[in-house]
Amino acid sequence: MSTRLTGDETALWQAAARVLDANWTGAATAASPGLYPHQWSWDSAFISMGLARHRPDRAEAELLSLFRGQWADGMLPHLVFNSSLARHAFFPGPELWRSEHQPGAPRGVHTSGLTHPPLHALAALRLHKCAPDADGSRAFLARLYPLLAAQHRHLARTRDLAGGGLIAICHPWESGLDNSPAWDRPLGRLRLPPTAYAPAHVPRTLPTGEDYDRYVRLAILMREAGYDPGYLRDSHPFAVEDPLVNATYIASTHALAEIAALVGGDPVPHRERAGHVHAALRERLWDTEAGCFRARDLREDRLLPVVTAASFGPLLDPDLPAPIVRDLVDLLLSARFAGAAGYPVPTCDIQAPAFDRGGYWRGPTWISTNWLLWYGSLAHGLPVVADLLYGSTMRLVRQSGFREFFDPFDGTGRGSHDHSWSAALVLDLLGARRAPQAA
Ligand code: 2M8
Repeated sequence: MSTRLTGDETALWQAAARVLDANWTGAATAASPGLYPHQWSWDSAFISMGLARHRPDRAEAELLSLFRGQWADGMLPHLVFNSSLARHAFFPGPELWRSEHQPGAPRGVHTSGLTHPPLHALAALRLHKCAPDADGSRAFLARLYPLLAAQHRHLARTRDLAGGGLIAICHPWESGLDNSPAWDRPLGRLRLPPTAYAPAHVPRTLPTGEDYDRYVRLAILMREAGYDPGYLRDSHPFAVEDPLVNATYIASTHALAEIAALVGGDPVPHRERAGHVHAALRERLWDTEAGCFRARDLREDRLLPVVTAASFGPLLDPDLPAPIVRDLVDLLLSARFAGAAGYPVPTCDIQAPAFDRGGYWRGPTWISTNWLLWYGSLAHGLPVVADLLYGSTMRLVRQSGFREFFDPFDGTGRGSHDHSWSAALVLDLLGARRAPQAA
């Protein structure tokens, strides 16, 4: 395989690098100019992997900047606000979360009270594997390892709400797939107070109407309970075990074990944890009859009906047995997903009534989920699937630019322009293709 980029790939590389340079704030990368001007957690994990191919110094700074927002109990917030921006730069702003009133929240920086998929240890290890200066990178890992370990301890201690070994999300935003149809049933059960708190105007690419009222309501319930783990376990109305979130948890726990070994720590507890979560994932979220993983609603203790791209997330689990991998690939390539989409992978089963080709996380293709499934496919020795995802992603950005998300049938770009993770992951994909040993 050629280790040099073609002329067209070089132009794409330079365009992606320009987006990351333009979105760099001096300390971190805005998720996108305008619509998402602050630092989002799993975005920064994705962005750092792209920066590792372009500006390794900024890749490390991206993650270290994000962890400035970490709470004393290890919770890594899904959103760290840029205090130099006006408070109305993004709704909901710091006034909804009120982190400054939480004893365990950091001083001098405002954050949300939610967390995000724990992709950060996986990203940090990928930075190291791409680093031009291995010794310098190891020093970065030694600095980040205790913060990553604290993040994982927090999840194990406070988010295994059912005690079955998986971690649960307490808000749809914690999945990263905000308005996914997977959450419709538990979200629909939430009764709203008569005076729901939400702005009259929500940017048109975001979920609108009662959905937003429910998102805000869940956030207020968590805030009013002081984000207390006991409240989340016993009383909070939204508690879901998601296959993609738990798959990133497994992949990052394996990465944490490798990082521990590199910095003189003990990898064994992390490896044991990864095995425990792997077993729980298969026990609690695998639907044998449907041949796929589904999210589990803990308040009704049953699997949720809609199959989304999150169902393929467990491809990130390196220990997934071959028969399950085969079932997942069959479904992924079927007419319900990639088989009927000119630009896969759609984020919802195309044949589900809830599918919406333009509806944010209810059907459109996203570079982030494409990258996760590309990474998992390579881990399982599935080059055909990996090439399908690579090719779809490159066609999307060539046709429509680095947009936030895309129509899965005709590739039309939607949402924000110059979306940082879309540019970052193209750099990682091109870099991996150019230097397979660092893939
Ligand atoms: C979106 O996040 C929402 C805004 O609706 C939020 O969490 O505030 C999601 O697409 C999420 O996955 C992403 O991290 C964020 C920034 O790109 O935007």
